[in-house]
Amino acid sequence: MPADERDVGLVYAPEDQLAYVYENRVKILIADDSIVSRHLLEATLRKWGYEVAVACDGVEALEILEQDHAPALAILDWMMPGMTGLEVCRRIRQRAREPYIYILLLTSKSQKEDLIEGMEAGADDYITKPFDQHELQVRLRAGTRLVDLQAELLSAREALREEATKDSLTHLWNRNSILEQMTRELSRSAREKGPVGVIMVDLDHFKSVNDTYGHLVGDAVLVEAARRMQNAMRPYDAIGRYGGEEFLILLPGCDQQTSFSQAERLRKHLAQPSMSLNETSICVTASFGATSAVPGQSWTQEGLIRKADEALYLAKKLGRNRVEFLSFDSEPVMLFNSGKTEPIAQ
Ligand code: GH3
Ligand code: MG
Ligand code: MG
Repeated sequence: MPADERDVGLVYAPEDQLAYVYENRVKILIADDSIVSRHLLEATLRKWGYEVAVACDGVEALEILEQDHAPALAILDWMMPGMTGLEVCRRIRQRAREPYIYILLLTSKSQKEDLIEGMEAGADDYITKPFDQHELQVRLRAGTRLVDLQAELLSAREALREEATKDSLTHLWNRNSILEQMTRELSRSAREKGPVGVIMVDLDHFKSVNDTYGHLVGDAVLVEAARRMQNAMRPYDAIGRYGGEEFLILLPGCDQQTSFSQAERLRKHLAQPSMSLNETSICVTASFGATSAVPGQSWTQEGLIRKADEALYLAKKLGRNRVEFLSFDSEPVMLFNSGKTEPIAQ
C-alpha cells in the first residue's frame, strides 16, 4: 500500500470482499480538507459504483447539501477549517428538510464522548480513521438502505396525498379540495381587498353522451373536457370536479367583467373542436354560471356557490352552451351573458 494512502487511514480489503453497487447510483458527498484523503475516497466510492460530489471544506459541503437534489449521503470529515463536519451536521438537522440526508462522520477521534457528541449533532454513523474499506462499504450500504426506505416512504406519502386531494378520473382537484382552496382564496382576497371570480360549469346533455356511446366514452369525454378547461386557465386559477359532470373554477383577482370573459373563453375552448374518442367524433359543450366576490360586498362562500349555481341554471334555461353572470349582491339581476358581453343592468 502506498505510504500516502496509509496516512489517510484507508486499510485495503481484499478485492474479492468488495461487493459492487453499480445497480444503485446513490450520490455521496465527500467533505474533507485533505486532498489526498479526498481523492482516495472519491476513487474508492466511484469504483463501488457511487456517484460522488466533493467539497474541500465545511462551508462548501453545507452549500452542496442545501441545494435541491442534494446527495442523499454525506461523508464529513470532523476536523475541517471554517466549519467542522459536526457544525455542518447540526445545520443540516436544524433545517429538517426532506429528503433526509444520511451523515457519516469521519474522524481520528475515537473516545466514547466524541462518538456521543457526533451522534447528538445529528450524525447517523461514525467511523474512525484508520478504517478499512470493507467496514466503510458495509456502513455505506446500511446508509443506502435507510435512504432508499425513506424515498419509498416519501413517494407513498405523495401518492396518498394525491389520492386524498385529486379526482381519480380527471386528476383535477376533488370536491373537498377545491372547496378548501376556495375558503383560503376568499380569505386571502378579503385581506388583500381583491376580487375572486367563481364559476360553476355543467356539461350539456351529458346523459345522452353516456346513453349513446356508453359510460366509458362518457368518462373519456369528462377527462378531455377537464383537460381542455385546465389548459385554457392561468397557472394561479384553480379547477375542481364538484360533482359528476360539474366543475368549480376559482379565478383569483378577477372582477365581474374579467370573470365573465374568462368563463366565455373557457366555454369556447371547450366547445371547439369536436372530440375524437373511440373513432367517434363528439361535440361537447357546457353551460357556465359565473359570479364574483368583490371587495365591499358581504359575500359568504355558500352564498357565492349558490349564486354561481343560480347563474348556471339560467344558462341552461336560456339554451345551454352559454355563460350567465350574476353579481353576488344584486337580486337576481343579470349583468352579462353570452349573447351580450356588455352589462345589461348594474
Ligand atoms: P343538462 O344539459 O341539463 O346538464 O343535462 P345532462 O344530461 O348533462 O344532466 P343530467 O344531470 O340529467 O345527467 C348527468 C349525467 O352525468 C348522468 C350521470 O350518469 C353522468 N355522470 C356523472 N358522473 C359520471 C362519470 O363519472 N362518468 C360518466 N360516464 N358519466 C357520469
Ligand atoms: Mg349536465
Ligand atoms: Mg349536472
